[in-house]
Amino acid sequence: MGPTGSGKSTFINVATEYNTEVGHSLESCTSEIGIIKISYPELSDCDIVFVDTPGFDNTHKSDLDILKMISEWLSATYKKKILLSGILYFHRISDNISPMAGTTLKNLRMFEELCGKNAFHNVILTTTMWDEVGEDLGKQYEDELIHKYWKNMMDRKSKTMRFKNDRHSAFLILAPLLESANKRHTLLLQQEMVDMHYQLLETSAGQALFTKVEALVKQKQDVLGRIRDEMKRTSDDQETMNVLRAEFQQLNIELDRTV
Ligand SMILES: Nc1nc2c(ncn2[C@@H]2O[C@H](COP(=O)(O)OP(=O)(O)OP(=O)(O)O)[C@@H](O)[C@H]2O)c(=O)[nH]1
Ligand SMILES: [Mg+2]
Repeated sequence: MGPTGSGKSTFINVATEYNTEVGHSLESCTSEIGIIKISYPELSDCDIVFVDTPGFDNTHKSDLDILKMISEWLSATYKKKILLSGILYFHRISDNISPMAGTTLKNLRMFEELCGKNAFHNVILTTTMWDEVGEDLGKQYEDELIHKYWKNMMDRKSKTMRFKNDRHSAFLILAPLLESANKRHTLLLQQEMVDMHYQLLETSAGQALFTKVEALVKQKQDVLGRIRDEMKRTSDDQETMNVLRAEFQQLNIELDRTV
């Protein structure tokens, strides 16, 4: 899992030598859940099943649609007693993370809620795009992720690994998961939806999305209030008005993308 364009499908392609679709533009690429099953007799007696998910902040689907798709898949497999051996959460190390962009942070928090803290030890926070940053800058970003944004998960035994875009590196990342493949784990979202019969919006991940919508609606009301104040003024400040209108439009776009 992870934001759009963070390299999820690329990782699967490199690890499996399979050719699933990878993005080439700023547009999101994967729009459905993809399953690729592979056997690696040299690494494991079992088949390894990779599950590719569409990223949040998708240019074609809202976050709610993506969350619905992932939750339906997780619930359906959980009902069939299929559990995950591990979850890779992808993050572009080349992204400027100080402070982390609001959308990236929001998606990270939603991911945390979706897993639940009892599954954090099964999460590998995987950084990509190391060829796009120098080692020093990359290390600086990585430290900030570890000690700040990912601290919650790292404190509960999530691991972080660097994906260097080759098969060897993919296997190093997968190795601990293959070792513990017999100890599979339940995600909080699966327990909430299947065992406790919660509706999606009642789950912790759904609530995290709902909180974001509330915040956006409030921001929109604030901007609208400021536009009204500006219109009441006698002086004609076209520049401020344009800024407020642009802000309002941007909030509308973000709301559309979310629900
Ligand atoms: N330079 C560089 N480019 C990479 C790396 N990993 C992935 N990419 C490129 O980043 C773009 C997005 O990668 P994808 O694998 O499609 O990303 P994704 O997370 O599957 O994105 P969605 O399917 O939209 O959620 C593609 O053009 C990849 O070739 C990397 O380590 N370095
Ligand atoms: Mg993809």
